[in-house]
Amino acid sequence: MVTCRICRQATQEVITFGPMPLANGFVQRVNGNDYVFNLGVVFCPSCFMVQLTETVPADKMFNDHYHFMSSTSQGMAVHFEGNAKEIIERLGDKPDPFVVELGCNDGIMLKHIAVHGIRHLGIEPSGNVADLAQKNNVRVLKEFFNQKTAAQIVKKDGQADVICGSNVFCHIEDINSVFAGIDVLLKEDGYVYFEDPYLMDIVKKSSFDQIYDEHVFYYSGLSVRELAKRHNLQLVDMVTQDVHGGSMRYYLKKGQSNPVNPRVEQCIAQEKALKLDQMTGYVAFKDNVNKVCKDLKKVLQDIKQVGHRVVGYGATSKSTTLLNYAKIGPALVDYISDNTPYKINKFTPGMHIPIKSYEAFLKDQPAYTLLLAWNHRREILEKEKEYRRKGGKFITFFPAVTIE
Ligand code: JHZ
Repeated sequence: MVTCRICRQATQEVITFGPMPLANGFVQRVNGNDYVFNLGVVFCPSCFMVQLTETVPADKMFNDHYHFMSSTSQGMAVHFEGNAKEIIERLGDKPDPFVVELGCNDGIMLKHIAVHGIRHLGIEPSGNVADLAQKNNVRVLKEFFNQKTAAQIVKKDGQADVICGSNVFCHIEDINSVFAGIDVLLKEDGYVYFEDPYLMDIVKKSSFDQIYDEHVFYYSGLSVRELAKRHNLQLVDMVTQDVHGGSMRYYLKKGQSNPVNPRVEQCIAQEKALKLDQMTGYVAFKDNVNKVCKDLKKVLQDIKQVGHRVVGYGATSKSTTLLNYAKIGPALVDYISDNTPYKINKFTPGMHIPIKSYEAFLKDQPAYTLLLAWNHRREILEKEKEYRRKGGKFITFFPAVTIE
């Protein structure tokens, strides 16, 4: 039995994928050993938190060899510039404000805060991406964030007006310690926002590839409201984000009597309509996931059988779950093209599909391309107009396998 990481009550199993390598565990050689753990998720009927069954020690995932760099997508660059603009607008004419971002990666958001001369700090434990943030003139602390780090920051810089994190709050197993840290670091009139893949989108689209070692929690309004309450914070707003296949941004304030945007109740009502507050809401998920895998594998096999080649687009973290669970390897996908220099000439975790440069893809013009970075579909389809004009086709798979 797995105990809930938030409220210590018993959880119920949603799905088990079995042994799985690390999502960003790209290897140098095909005969290299993959670190594996047992991937699955459970639901807590007491505080509604959906979470990993088993976790991997944080320093195995986030270290000086982290493979994901936020600035590889133009769409995300625009999105994060928008986040920075919103922060600046909300700060208004507050004197000498201080903005702290947890998991600032390569500084994709904070560099826009820095350029305005606003006091800021990025907390980033992955040394190699933190170095990139520093090159972007972002002030960085190379640490994991918790109560102790929060106290150190307050001592040096004072309390923060804004604490934020994008695709990071769902990564931290001891999220209670993060919230305890927020209590120390946040000013009484400050606010917190964080955005992560939205549980409702994952369930609705069966986008199970969002489930991997780095994503410990799958948040909803239901679970965030409970989590916040435990730490004397209040969920005051929720705004959907059209990124990463459907994300939600949660806004929190200190205390329990802040004005709450009616959107919070509306979102939670939608989650309840989908029964995400009960085990019933998760029962069909497993069957839907298995159907997507079966259908996708069949399409890839059929294409191979008639003599065409398939390559992948985007060696994403997510695709580690999809490829390993569906057992899609180099026999079905020749290689995966990616624009991250750090990933090129390596092999995907577990299935060991070679990763090639974007230039290799451009030269190749394969008949079919499996869009593993499906969350960047709009941006990639726009960029690959010429590939499609010449007859190239993209295969996507959520909520159902589609060739376009
Ligand atoms: P992308 C990462 O997940 C990891 P991933 C992390 N755990 C998380 O939560 C999310 O981000 C937010 C490449 N690419 O964004 C770049 C191209 O080659 O879906 C990336 O390697 N050409 C922190 O890894 C990958 O695809 C392109 O035109 O699942 C995309 O990875 C574009 C747009 C991307 O996140």
